[in-house]
Amino acid sequence: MEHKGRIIKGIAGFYYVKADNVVFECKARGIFKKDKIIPLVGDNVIISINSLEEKTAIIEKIMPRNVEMIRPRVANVDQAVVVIALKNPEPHKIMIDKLTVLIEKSGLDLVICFNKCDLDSEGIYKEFYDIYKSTGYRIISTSAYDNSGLDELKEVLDNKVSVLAGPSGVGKSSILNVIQRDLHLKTGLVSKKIKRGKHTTRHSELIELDFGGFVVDTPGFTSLDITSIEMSELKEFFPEFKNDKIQCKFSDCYHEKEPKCGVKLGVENGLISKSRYESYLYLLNEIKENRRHKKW
Ligand SMILES: Nc1nc2c(ncn2[C@@H]2O[C@H](COP(=O)(O)OP(=O)(O)OP(=O)(O)O)[C@@H](O)[C@H]2O)c(=O)[nH]1
Ligand SMILES: [Mg+2]
Ligand SMILES: [Zn+2]
Repeated sequence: MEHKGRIIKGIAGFYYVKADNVVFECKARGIFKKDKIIPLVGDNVIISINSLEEKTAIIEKIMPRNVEMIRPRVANVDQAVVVIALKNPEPHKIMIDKLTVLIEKSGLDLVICFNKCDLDSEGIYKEFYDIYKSTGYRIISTSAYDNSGLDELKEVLDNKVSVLAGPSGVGKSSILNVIQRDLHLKTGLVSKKIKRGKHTTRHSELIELDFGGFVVDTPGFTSLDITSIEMSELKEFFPEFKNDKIQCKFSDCYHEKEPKCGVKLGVENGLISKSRYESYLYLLNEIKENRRHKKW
């Protein structure tokens, strides 16, 4: 018997597929491997059940994806919520901008959630809010400790399929444990020594929310690779460069050294934040350097 289901988790070659409210432990047909298709969390699939008693099945077919995200690897989500801690671990602007660029490339809507606002006694949120407001992304500030901002986050997640993405230790799993009862995701301390998270979440997991919607908790990352992006397309992934008031007249402009560039003028006029523009130049250079190495 064939059943429709959805992959909610993948661990070491096994996929956990929820179908008719039962979670089946599945193997994928060998043909996927041969065709280099990797089943992803979020995939809608057809399974054939091996044993109802043991809840085992085989993934027979993967339905076409409307979205596929590379980092973290998930399929069929509506939006990404970038989770960044205001402190412990320290927020890192280039890391944030790399992540927003990769999400823009996947074509997803994006929300930025600055967590651990209970630790922010130095106005870090204000500093970051000012940097990111011209992007047009919805920006929220939350705390899994004193629950502030979590109602707004619920509103963001309501009735959508979202993925939480961000560095390790920022509180992705902690937030979900607070907003969804009876969820007991593992959370881990941030290392005092290296001031980074300890990669507590090991596998992405699709979670159903009582109040409506689904969310994927994902493992945090330490580095991101943006070299799959072309130099000429990078600017497309900075929405504020395409703002009506900006519009660089030259369509092939890199917004780098060109005179009379509208984007550079926008930075001077304060319509584009300096930090974002500096990230753009940094990433442009990173892509350029990578191309040069490849050539040799
Ligand atoms: N002060 C404060 N600490 C928090 C908050 N949210 C999470 N933490 C703590 O931060 C640490 C890391 O939290 P996790 O939820 O494991 O972080 P994560 O983003 O899921 O990390 P990975 O699974 O490694 O990617 C834990 O010690 C949490 O208790 C918050 O809002 N405020
Ligand atoms: Mg986690
Ligand atoms: Zn320009």
